[in-house]
Amino acid sequence: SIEVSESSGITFLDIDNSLATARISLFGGHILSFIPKSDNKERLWLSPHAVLNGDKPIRGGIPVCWPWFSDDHGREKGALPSHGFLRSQVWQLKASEDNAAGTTIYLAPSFTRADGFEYDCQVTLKVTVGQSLQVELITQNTGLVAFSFNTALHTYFQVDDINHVELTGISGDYKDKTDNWAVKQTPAHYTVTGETDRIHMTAAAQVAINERSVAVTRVDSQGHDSLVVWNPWQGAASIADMDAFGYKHMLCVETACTGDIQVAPGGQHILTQTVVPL
Ligand code: TA6
Repeated sequence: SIEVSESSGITFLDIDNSLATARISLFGGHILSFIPKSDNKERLWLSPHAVLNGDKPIRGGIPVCWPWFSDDHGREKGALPSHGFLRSQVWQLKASEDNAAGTTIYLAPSFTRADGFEYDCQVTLKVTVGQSLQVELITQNTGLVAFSFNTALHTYFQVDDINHVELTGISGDYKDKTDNWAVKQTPAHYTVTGETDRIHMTAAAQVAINERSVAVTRVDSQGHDSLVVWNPWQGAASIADMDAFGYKHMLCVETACTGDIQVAPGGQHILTQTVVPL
């Protein structure tokens, strides 16, 4: 079933089927919760101080970054919102269906050229809530000229204790935002022991989040060129909608296109992230 409710001017969808439950905010087209019934363990982290009235982007869950990633997009630095404008846009529920995989919904934002992207395009978020949570961000070029963009599914995963987390499946070089974008080698044992803000330039297709040496969740990605790993560590204290120790229970593993993705007229790009409970 899909239950629609409203609070502080925001519409929420609560999906409940035989495989899982999920909560989605139409503000941001933002998934807030995913609990598979296989183990009833919440996979997404939502800040207890997340603002849920549309005043600012939601801290936690799965923010949709589009059509640029971060604030270093090159055009008018600082003049445009970090991670693009879709995460602070009201989306609409276009369709929904129950199928073999679970429940699928289609969300679409409404935006205009004035928001900062001057091309004709259509964006759809297709979300399937089942044994896994599959999120597809579809960008269609409906105009007559090619365009390029960046994007990310900036997922905040919930972890019991960041000190006992290890990521497996990532290799190659990364760019370290905490060290002036120095290029470094991904460690063989990937633990998080301090502020971490990395763009891994090898597009890992499957990454596992291990807690106390047990693989808890797999992050499957398609259509990406990079993977971003972020934890603000003590920096959380200076983030208004996070509490000082919030960093202990979250880790962002983001399926991203941080390099420019070209879409020809009539063409489309699909960025997919699947959260697979293990
Ligand atoms: O994805 C990593 C990142 O770009 C970090 O640099 C960090 O600032 C984070 O996202 C959160 O950004 P936000 O605009 O949501 O505060």
